[in-house]
Amino acid sequence: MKSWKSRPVPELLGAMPALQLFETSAGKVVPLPVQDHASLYVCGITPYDATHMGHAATYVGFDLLNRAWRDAGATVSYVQNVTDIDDPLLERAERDGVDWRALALEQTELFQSDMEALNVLGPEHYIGAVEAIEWIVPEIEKLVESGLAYAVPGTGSEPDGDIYFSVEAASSDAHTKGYDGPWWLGQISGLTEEEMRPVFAERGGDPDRASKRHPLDALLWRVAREGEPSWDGASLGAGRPGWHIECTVIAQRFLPEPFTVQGGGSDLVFPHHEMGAGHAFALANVQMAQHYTHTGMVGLDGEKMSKSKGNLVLVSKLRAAGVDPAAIRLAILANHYRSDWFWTDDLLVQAQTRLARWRDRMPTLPTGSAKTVLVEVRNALASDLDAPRALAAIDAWLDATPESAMPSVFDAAIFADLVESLLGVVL
Ligand code: 5CA
Ligand code: ZN
Repeated sequence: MKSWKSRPVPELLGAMPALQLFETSAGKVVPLPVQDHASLYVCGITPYDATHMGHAATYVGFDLLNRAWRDAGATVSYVQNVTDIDDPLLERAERDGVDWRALALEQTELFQSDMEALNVLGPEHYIGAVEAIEWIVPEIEKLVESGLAYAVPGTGSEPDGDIYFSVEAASSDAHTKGYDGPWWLGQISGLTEEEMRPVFAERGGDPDRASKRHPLDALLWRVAREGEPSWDGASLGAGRPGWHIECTVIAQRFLPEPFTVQGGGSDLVFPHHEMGAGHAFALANVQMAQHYTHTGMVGLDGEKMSKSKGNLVLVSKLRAAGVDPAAIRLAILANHYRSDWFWTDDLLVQAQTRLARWRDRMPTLPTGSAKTVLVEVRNALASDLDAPRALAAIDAWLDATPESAMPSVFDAAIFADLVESLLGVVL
């Protein structure tokens, strides 16, 4: 699939200091390795009801990381998927009486235009689940051959042959091999199996499915059912892939093993990233990612914003109403990427006021004034991508900076460039 267009990133003088980032499995902020080449995989949308403010906040959050790495002098390989075949997409298409392919295409295009408007840098590889099926099938076959995956006999209305990942076999296999540190269930989420069960059921898992070896075994391949789309699965039989293996195979195909950061919203910690990491270790005997980082959940009116609840604020609707996307981006950045927060109209008004002030003040800056703020913004972002601190530093600096009768074009350019390069906000 084609990625969206990215605006060129202005080059700044100097460089970002060493980055610190919150790592979910460690439960604390850790220093990231200083490296010439960084790699990032962020879980992409399931293309319906896009792009709501929760999606936007997640991709803007990881865009800060992408920009910080580049400012630190690293090149960045960035990969993102589109889950363009999965149960929720099929259910929505059925509910609305539309073709699932048309729905996925239309919503992916809408998402891409929203990302472009929000000045989120596009991934180098933007890959749909459907186009990845031919790469996924042989990987599942390998897991079956090595005894880490198995076919479940049909029961009731379910046909024979769905393939599941054996969490017990995979974790003991990983322990035995012990290559680059083992994989175990709970490695990323830190949840106990008891805590995992209800979350698994809520997020697409089927703990009560009969004949599974372990309730938390995750679906790798769903064999064809009447009325559902299916693809050639070679020895697996016709069918379609499970959700977690999609991201594992795409990441392993396009990124180093392990890559630097796996990202997504906190709703993906378990089971998605936990299982994805298990699949990856089972296939490659190395960890999937060095770090797992998650954005907080954005809500509306006291509840998590979600496609299933329908309490959505859509980026495209705001844009259609004439709202400047730079103001939407600033409203998002006023919240730390890791915190859970609620979208409000007031937040947008505050962002619009801030944006107007920054634009007004840009051509009034005295000579030599912008250097200090560049350092402060860099320090804030290097410290676990603290965008609210960066915005506050800019506000305080403007408060303290007099309007010059002989303004400096050079300082205006430094200011505009740093705001665009590091925060992605176009003045
Ligand atoms: N296709 C899968 C990932 S492989 C998926 O979760 N799709 S999604 O459309 O439901 O979500 C896309 C991204 O937005 C994910 O990273 C998810 O964690 C994030 N996300 C979803 N809802 C919210 C929310 N309310 N707040 C913040 N991020 C969210
Ligand atoms: Zn994913």
